[in-house]
Amino acid sequence: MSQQLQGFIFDLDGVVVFTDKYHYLGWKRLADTQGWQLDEALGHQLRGVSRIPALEVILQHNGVSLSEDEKHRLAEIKNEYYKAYLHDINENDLYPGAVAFVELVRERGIKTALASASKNAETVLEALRLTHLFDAVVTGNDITRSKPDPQVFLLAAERLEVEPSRCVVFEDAYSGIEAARNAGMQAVGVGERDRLPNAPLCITDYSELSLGDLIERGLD
Ligand code: B16
Ligand code: MG
Repeated sequence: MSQQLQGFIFDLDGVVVFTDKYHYLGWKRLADTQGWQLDEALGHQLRGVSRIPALEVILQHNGVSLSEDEKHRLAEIKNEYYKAYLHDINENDLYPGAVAFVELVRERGIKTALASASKNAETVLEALRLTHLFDAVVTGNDITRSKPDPQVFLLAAERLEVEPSRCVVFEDAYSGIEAARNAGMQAVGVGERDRLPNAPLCITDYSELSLGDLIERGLD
């Protein structure tokens, strides 16, 4: 295969579905019940970060220290808040153009993977009937290390049977862009440039990308 890129790896929350908003609201509700400060700027720092490490970011920001048991208890409460938002999830929560873009990628013969730090990722994929779009799915249930560790993306590439250097990752999180780079992969930031200063390229709309050029030349 002469193409430079052979695997497209998509993060879920904030890249395919606007569940990033529900993660934030879940943490915000927990913080409010505990009297902790949490604003949108801190919320952006939680993007892509696994459940307990995300809670630890909030605790550190508020100068609070808790036992491991208490952390797990509170993280579970946030997860219940998050899952309640998922009950009403529907097509309006899809990132505009994302599904059509993944379909276009697949029509070009490129393999696709979903790689999310979320343990709820499969629930979201099934609720919105998205599972068939991906040749491989890696979720928070498959990994032990949070982004910026590259584990989630390296496992996705392994399951796609594509070399990491031939993969591009789509990510809305600073930590996720770092994880992609740590995996030796190319990375496209999805979202506003000011919160993704580490992304070589940033888009807010998938139609901004020239797919043929990206596949053939990558981002270099
Ligand atoms: P859960 P992604 C990440 O998903 C979210 O961005 C992050 O906010 C969340 O804390 C993390 O999943 C863990 O999610 O508590 O559902 O296991 O962006 O990697 O698709
Ligand atoms: Mg994300």
